[in-house]
Amino acid sequence: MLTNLFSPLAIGPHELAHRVVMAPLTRMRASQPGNIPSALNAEYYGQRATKGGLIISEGSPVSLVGQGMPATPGIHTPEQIEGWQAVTDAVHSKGGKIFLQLWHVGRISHSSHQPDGALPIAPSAIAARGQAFTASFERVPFETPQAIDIDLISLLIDIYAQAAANAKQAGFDGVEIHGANGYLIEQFLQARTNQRTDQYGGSIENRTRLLLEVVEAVSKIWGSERVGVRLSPFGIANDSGEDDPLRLYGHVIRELNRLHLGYLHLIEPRASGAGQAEVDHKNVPSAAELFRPAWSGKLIVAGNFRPDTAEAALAAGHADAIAFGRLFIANPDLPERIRRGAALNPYHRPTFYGGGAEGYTDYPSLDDAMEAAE
Ligand code: 8OZ
Repeated sequence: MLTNLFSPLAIGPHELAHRVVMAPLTRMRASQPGNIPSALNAEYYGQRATKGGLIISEGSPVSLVGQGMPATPGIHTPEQIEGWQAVTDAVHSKGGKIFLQLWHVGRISHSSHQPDGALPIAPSAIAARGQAFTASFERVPFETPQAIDIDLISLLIDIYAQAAANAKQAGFDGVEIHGANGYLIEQFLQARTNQRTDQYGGSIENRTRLLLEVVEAVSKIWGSERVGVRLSPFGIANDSGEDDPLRLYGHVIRELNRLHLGYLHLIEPRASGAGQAEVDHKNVPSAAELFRPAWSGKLIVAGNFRPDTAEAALAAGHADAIAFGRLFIANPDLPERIRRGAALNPYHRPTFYGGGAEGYTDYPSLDDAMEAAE
């Protein structure tokens, strides 16, 4: 039996009843105008909530400047806070917990999302290879971002703090800082995207500074035990990739250790494009196995897990909880299905991003399937 997946786990003050976590998942279905969480979004999260289960929200832009994809629900306007309140109410009414993911895309944005059509901001004026997603759902080459002025970095940190405070007002149970997948914080962490010559660039210590300052500012709002950080040490998403990930992330994780976070959330290389990288990460072991010894707190791991491999990772002590993405999209009652060893609905990739209820709130639970069969 899957005894490890269904044993309790404390994350900060939260007593979880099981370790099947819903991963943060961009779905691009916020209501327009204003990128406001809608009643449909609340229904979707409510469907996936379980008593004592943990959900991490989709990335929520901390500001207009931090947004880079259409219809992603932000956490910087009163209307958005109100919209999120309905989401957290839906999750809480089922006895679940939900953290908001604080997201700033940096150079992965496009001027169509920006106030006054300005260029996106980044640590350095280096364009990502690949295609941006414009505000009207078009794909166009990335623009060269503007390097953020050092005088504006304290403002950026204030923006994270304000977004964290907004998440508290919206009734969340904690926040996760998105430090993965080629977005702003990772752009600062990694040498290829951070060519700054001030105290936020150059050495590993300097490149890590923004992340640590954001964690500290957000922890002042929430208490560090209600704050998580997500990293993708071997990822290549959004034209990211570090030549010496062990050295960089070894340092990052040792520094984070001192801040007593609720959890660290790692994405496994196999799920973040490693293997296709120009740098050869084909044979990297699991990130959880590699970094577990360096991390003394709770560890959530994500990346292509199935129920059996998830149970095995927990049994081996490689992680404390497993985050499921695609399986949670297709199975609103994923924890119950796993617990019972029930069949899982297949996911439908064309409806992952954008659209309405189809491929969002219409995947059947076991109960729905039973009713349909009667
Ligand atoms: C897929 C599509 C759009 C955004 C990430 C927030 O990679 C995302 C994302 C994923 O972390």
